[in-house]
Amino acid sequence: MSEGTFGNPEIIEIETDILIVGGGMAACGAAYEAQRWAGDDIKITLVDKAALDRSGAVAMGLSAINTYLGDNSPEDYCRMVSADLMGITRDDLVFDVGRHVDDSVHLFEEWGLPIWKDKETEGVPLKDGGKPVRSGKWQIMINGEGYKPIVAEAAKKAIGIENIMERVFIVKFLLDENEENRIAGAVGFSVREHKLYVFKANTILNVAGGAVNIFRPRSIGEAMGRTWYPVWNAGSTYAMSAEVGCEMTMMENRFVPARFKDGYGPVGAWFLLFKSKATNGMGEDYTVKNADMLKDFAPYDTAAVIPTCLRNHTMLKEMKDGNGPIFMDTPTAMAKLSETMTPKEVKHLEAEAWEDFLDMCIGQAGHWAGMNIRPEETKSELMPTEPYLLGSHSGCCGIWVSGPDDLGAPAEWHWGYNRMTTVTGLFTAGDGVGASGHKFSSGSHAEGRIAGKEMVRFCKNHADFKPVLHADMKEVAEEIYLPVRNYFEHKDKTTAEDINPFYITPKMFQMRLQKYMDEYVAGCSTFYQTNAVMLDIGLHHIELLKEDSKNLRAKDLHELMRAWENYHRMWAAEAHLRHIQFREETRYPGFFYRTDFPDLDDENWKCFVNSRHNPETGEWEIKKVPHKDLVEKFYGGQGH
Ligand code: SFD
Ligand code: AMP
Repeated sequence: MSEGTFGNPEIIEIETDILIVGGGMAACGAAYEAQRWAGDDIKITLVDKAALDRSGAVAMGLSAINTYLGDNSPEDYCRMVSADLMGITRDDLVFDVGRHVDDSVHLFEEWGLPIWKDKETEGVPLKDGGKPVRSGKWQIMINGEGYKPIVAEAAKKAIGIENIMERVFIVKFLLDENEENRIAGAVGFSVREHKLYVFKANTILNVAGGAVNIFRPRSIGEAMGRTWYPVWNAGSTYAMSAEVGCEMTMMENRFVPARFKDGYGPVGAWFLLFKSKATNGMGEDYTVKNADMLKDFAPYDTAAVIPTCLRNHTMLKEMKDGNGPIFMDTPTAMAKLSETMTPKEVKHLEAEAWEDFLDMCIGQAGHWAGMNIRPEETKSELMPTEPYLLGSHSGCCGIWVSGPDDLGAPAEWHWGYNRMTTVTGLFTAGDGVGASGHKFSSGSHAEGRIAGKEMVRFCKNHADFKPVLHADMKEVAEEIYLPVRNYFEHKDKTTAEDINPFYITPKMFQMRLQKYMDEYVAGCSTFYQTNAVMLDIGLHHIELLKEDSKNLRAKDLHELMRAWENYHRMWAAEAHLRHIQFREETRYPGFFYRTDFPDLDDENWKCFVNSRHNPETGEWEIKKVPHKDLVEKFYGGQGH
């Protein structure tokens, strides 16, 4: 390819009222809901780096909806979420998701998603009294291979396919020239055509998912690219928000899921539906064996469900003591369930075991097949994975947002529009919203709907706003295409195209970032441990990497996307590191340890940690923000 066509993209300007960046669960919810309130006067545009039918975390499908309240109360949902995230969550945001989430699930069913029902109410929709098959108190089972296309179809129908732009990667947001701290637009490029898109909008929803592959993954070599959360969610949500000066919250939090080793199959259905136990290599139940360890993390050790990080904590103890590997004892679980079953029912059970993975994590089914594993006969190894940054699953890092105004939250938690960030007109949902995890697919959709409705209200209240971009578009285009220039300028100075003293390939850049994060910022190789000295070195490396980001190269559009994805990863990683550095305690044992502050310290650290990157000065400010429970919590029967 010559630099001529590739390096000089056509610049296309698009004006819209509401711009949705991302096409996942939150984006689809927002598109659907915003259209209901917008009428014909407000233009809604959705931009996804991939294809809506199969983009985001639900791309492969899912086998459970992890948040469906049913007979449970939103108060109890707040208690569960708070306990699982070691006490520091925003009850206003969590309650808000809790009171709306079931409506999204009812819509999914109406749109064609098959939801398992108890025998007595088979065929009856949930909203008409159908009883879901619950795997746990909050989770319900689905036949979910087609989950994402179903949800995407509703979004497409709502705003019209002519308003959906696929395969356009958004690189950055742009502030307004006239109004301080006001969103005005976004810029990105087509990953298929030589086109650079400049969007001007009244309001923008930033829902580009979580951050995957910022840590060196356990999968290496031919398995590289196999992860649990989607590799294509590269931290764009966090990076693009931080770059324009959004206040971020709880960026120190991460999720280290226990997963079926190598295939990354989720464990929820096995623990909750099949009632399987996990053991160490000697067959001992480590959660029972190491129960006393959890007392150090009181009062959260006595929560109704042991927090996810504490379950990992007992598992890691066995691994460190040399008592591995960790096994999921699938044969015993299946034998127990089969005791009261007919042979036909046993066959069905075996099919369900496979379907769980075929519906949401095909690689795990492939791994079983390739390794000759039959779950009714052979145990499977479990492994805590590399860390992920996300705000919708069992983690809570993200952006600090305004909450609902009717739940008695402190005045500082509410500044006008629900789910708006601290940058006027910029909203977020799903993985983007911090301090409120356990939304999962359904809660992310519901939260997208909350944001979408509020964005219409924002648009109507700011109908006179005319966005003027605080940037010279020629310069922005040059900046985005710098990796292309780097390639063409230097490619002939080497005989091996990928090895060149004048540029760095996106792949090498990513591996460098992952190595730093793994070795200094509590990755797998240190058993998730770090301390102030290691963090200082890690930050130094990231600062040098930031300088080197100017030398990224792109030899085609695909690499240009890879270059900017890794730039986003680097920003997300830096925010994560800086927050870990600031929080001087071990809040999430099993997810990571500050070895210089090994204890939980509720007295000094039962607070949010918020940060802001100042776009004018480039400085990071980081601070404590007081925490408040709006719903009384009962850990071990005691109010907290
Ligand atoms: O089994 C850009 N999740 C589960 N949720 C459940 O309800 N049940 C489960 O069973 C769950 N499990 C699970 C889950 C996820 C995965 C990968 C597996 C298993 C294997 C979690 C949910 O899926 C998750 O909470 C939501 O999907 C989060 O929604 P959202 O909207 O915040 O993120 P998204 O859906 O990933 O969408 C992101 C979108 O952004 C696009 N994008 N577009 C333009 N420019 C950029 N720079 C962009 N960067 C990203 C993406 O293409 C995508 O459209 S289990 O483990 O518990
Ligand atoms: P996972 O498959 O690990 O992503 O979990 C799916 C759902 O099951 C989430 O709501 C988890 O919180 C929950 N879950 C997973 N494992 C357990 C467990 N051992 N005990 C209780 N809840 C669990």
